[in-house]
Amino acid sequence: MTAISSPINLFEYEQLAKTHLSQMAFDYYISGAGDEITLQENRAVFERIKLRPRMLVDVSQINLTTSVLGQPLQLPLLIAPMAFQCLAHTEGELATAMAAASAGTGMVLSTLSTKSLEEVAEVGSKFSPSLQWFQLYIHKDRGLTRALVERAYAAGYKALCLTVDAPVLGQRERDRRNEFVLPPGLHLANLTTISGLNIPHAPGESGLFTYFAQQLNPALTWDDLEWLQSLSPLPLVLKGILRGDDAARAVEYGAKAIVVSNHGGRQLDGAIASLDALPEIVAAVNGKAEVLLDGGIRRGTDIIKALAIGAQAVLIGRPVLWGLAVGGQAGVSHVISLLQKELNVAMALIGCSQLQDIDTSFLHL
Ligand code: FMN
Repeated sequence: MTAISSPINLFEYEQLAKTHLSQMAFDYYISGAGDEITLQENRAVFERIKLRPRMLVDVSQINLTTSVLGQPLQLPLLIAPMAFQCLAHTEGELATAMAAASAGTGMVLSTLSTKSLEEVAEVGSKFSPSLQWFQLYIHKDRGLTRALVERAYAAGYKALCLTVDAPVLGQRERDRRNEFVLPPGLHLANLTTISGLNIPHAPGESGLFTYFAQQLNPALTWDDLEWLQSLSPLPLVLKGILRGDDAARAVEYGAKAIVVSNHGGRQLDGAIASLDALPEIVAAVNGKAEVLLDGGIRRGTDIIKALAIGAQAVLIGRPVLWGLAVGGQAGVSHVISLLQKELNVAMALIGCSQLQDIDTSFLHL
């Protein structure tokens, strides 16, 4: 195979990014849990579902604009929360935030970011409107969690995205093999009182696994959502839901949006692909909250398939890290623009000029 120097799709970005990253960083970014069955399934389901295009429709003007929780987006795409983006590029989350805001898309910032939530918000505030959400991990130390929420609200984040699929960290074997740690100079920028991710904790173990075990609260239940919502007026988004009954419960407990997700195959290996979970969740939510989806989105046609089943928008994960590794902000912008162009062409070819008109009639399931 010839070496790729100017990627024209997201898969080529992955190949090129590999040459820019250390083995430890690439493995951390790309890997799934266990045998990576769920990771593969997230892609396989998009490959399985085919499209039923409609002909002789005027597609001279394609409109990709939409909104999520009342905020406008130039395309139905957000950037998923991902930890440790400075492993890919010195500007890390700041570059991602610039690229997202300048494309008119949104970004969810991870609790485990390597630039502080205030610095990232500052970048977002230069663009109006800009959609930034804060992804929250609930720590055993309630005071620390409360401080994170208060800081996110004060900094101007528009929603709290609580990740519910990680009471413990999944079994990521490549990270165990590499004894994953953060290199010198990188740290948890939002949690400066917590140190220790820079040194191996236990032989044969990932530093992140130990961090989760020591710091995060595995005893979290639905009843804790009331406490969480009392900390700020921010709307609550639950990320990591894979069942209709949980989705209905999320709505009952006040969630304004749900991200159907298996954490990119990084938590429970063998879990259902997020796209396979989408129909029962859309039915259970029944319009009472917005439904978003992530996991395996790599093509414009993947976005159409998720929207046809009822997602309001999708989130992309790893391809953003590949863009960041290859070209910082410009790389992320290019990744977003590639997907945008693919979505435009795909909309024209299925015979649909508005996102709102995409429905299951376009799918051959
Ligand atoms: N999800 C979180 O909720 N919080 C995180 O801190 C977080 N860190 C991640 C780090 C990496 C390197 C990756 C690849 C994913 C991470 N995720 C995290 C999961 C993503 O938000 C998202 O669910 C997933 O990457 C989507 O799948 P995709 O990579 O196939 O697009």
